[in-house]
Amino acid sequence: MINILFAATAERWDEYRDLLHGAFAGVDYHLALDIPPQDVDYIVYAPNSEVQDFTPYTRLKAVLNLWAGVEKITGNPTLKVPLARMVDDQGLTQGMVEWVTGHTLRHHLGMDAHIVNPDKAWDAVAAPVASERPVTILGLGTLGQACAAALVSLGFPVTGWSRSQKTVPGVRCLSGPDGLQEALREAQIVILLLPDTPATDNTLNAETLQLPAKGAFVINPGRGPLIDDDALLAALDSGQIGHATLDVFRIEPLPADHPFWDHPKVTVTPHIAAETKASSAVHVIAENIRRSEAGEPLLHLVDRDAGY
Ligand code: NDP
Ligand code: OXD
Repeated sequence: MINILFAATAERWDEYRDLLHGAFAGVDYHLALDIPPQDVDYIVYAPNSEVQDFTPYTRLKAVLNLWAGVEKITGNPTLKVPLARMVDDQGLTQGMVEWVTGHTLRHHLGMDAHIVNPDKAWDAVAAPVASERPVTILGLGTLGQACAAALVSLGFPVTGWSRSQKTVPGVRCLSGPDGLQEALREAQIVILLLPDTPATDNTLNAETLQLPAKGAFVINPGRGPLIDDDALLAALDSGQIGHATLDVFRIEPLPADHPFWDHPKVTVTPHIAAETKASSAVHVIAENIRRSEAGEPLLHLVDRDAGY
């Protein structure tokens, strides 16, 4: 019997329970919201769960995260077993591609000028075509590569930046610290899809925000700490950055008195860029439990030293 603890909010339990039972069909298992810690084999986990001390889970074999981001758990010293993050093509990846493409096209086409036009201004200035709008994506992992593919298919010249050197069809791939400078230089749209780790903190700061083309757009569905908030506000006020569309923040929900809320050049979305879809995520969880039981390596294993 495999004991699987569901350690996420009660709301998520309602959403996942039946789907998980379906995905585990044919397996001898017990799935519950409450199992004595010493009996638990696997934890299906959301980092906002009450479970933060893994010490009592003495026979735990793996933690299977329901989120792509693992910054709230990866440094937990009580966690001694493998940790898998979520890669969910139908929910997270598809949702992120749609959100990123939508916000990229909004800025590329200058849609705001026509959606809100109280002066009835007839500014007949057409947007350039996509091939004239260089886009840079910081982070070329699951989500960054999927977004890059969508933007390349629309005709944008896409540069991507990652820790290790990548080869992605149609994308100019750069890596490492020098690669960051080169990736940002003259970009007109900068999209952040990096994880939150000590190495990615303040990737966009007072210095690097000077590298994109004047008036460039910043789109951040990655994590709040990737950007130095004060440096971004200064760059917006000087006109160096034309607009920032931000889905993630250092503190969430974004406090009501944070200057981003009222800034005319900032769009705030409430961490909704992409959401794990239960119906597809349960199969990723079930496959990882199958792999673990068969002694095979887990899918989407987190590198605890790298922090993602
Ligand atoms: P991946 O782990 O697949 O990709 C991360 C990418 O970032 C990789 O290309 C990696 O490089 C690169 N990277 C990591 N550290 C560095 C560094 N120090 N310098 C340069 N590049 C670096 O993650 P995903 O694509 O699945 O997700 C990315 C992030 O998106 C998540 O961590 C999460 O924070 C965020 N997210 C936000 C959501 C939302 O709704 N707003 C929803 C889901 C995810 P390399 O390829 O060399 O490893
Ligand atoms: C995630 C997220 O990490 O929703 O999955 O941000």
